[in-house]
Amino acid sequence: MKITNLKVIVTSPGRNYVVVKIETDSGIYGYGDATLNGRELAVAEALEEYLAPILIGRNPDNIEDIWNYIYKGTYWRGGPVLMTALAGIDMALWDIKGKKAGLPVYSLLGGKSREKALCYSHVSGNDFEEVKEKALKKIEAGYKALRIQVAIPGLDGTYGTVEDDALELPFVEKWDSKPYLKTIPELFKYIRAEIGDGVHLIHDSHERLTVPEAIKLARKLEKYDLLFLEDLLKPENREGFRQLKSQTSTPLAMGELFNTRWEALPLIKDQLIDYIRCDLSHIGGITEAKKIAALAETFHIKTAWHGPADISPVAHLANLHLDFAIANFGIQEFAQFPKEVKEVFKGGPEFEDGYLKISDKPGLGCEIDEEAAAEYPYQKAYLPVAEALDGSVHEW
Ligand code: CS2
Ligand code: MG
Repeated sequence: MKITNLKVIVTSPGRNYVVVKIETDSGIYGYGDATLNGRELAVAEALEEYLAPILIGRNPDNIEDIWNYIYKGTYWRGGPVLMTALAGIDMALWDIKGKKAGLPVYSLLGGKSREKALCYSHVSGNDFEEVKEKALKKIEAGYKALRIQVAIPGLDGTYGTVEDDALELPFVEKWDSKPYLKTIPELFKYIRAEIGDGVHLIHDSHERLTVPEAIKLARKLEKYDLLFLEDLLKPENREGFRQLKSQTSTPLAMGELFNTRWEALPLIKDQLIDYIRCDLSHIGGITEAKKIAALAETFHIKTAWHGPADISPVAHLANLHLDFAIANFGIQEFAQFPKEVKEVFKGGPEFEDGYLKISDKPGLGCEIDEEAAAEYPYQKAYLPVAEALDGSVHEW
């Protein structure tokens, strides 16, 4: 079998997605997700201009070799754009391999270790009452785990509480850690009192705190028994986790901003986190993520792959195939997609009573209606930018 074409599909059913379609001389084709929120066309260009030409004629079966050829062959290896482009290719090659074998990808990864995968959904609100109402609705819908965020008084557009893109220019969110550090422990005290202890709770600090701030927050939240506190520190401050981990019993998660296993390695090998949260669309796909999962298993760390609405159902399926196959699965972040996304992406994780189920369709299990995709042309959209009270830029 030989690769005959690589096609990039950029579509915007509610938000932008980038899909890689790899075609072969056997007629079998595969899809992968290469969506990088806010930089979609940079990835599309890397794929079309540089990576597609060097793939033509290669045997799609040789995923590991192609992965290394692209990763090492580019010399300027790593980074979000090239690793997202590589992820799209990698997922498409696993899709082809499964279709050729007549097996779902999880079967190629070692078969099922579970019959369903625990998942969590986002809940956010402008005040505690609204958060409670939304949380109760999600619990009624069957969710056993929720990520809880709330607007911080005095700060415009707190992360996780406003539509975060689809804007011509970056939305500017105000940030100051003082009111945040006051509000979040109060939020979890209220939410635990209102909904009880039966639901796993998660919170995402979105890479903004200093080590002393992170220690304070993690310690104050210990009594509310979170499943994990996510992204307390900046990805550049992996050393900070060495101090943080020893100061709190609140489980820690990190990973969505990493682009290779080497960035995750210090946190895994020294057990500085409890959940690794890489994003399969930004870490180079299934091939890299399965290596990270094996590394994490060796150091008793569980997975919690990144699964926001800004990666497509193809990526969510790639997450799930790995979730079903590995022994150290923890939990899967999940986004219910609106109907326009489902017009384009046929197939995705099936939500059932707080868990995700997977079909036995060969490959990843997602078909793209390319005509429908063309009905939703690309619309430039920026991620927000955060600004400190003094007007200086802050990590968003
Ligand atoms: C968030 C993401 O879901 C999460 O854990 O960190 O929604 C993140 O804000 C977006 O993926 C950025 O595009
Ligand atoms: Mg996050």
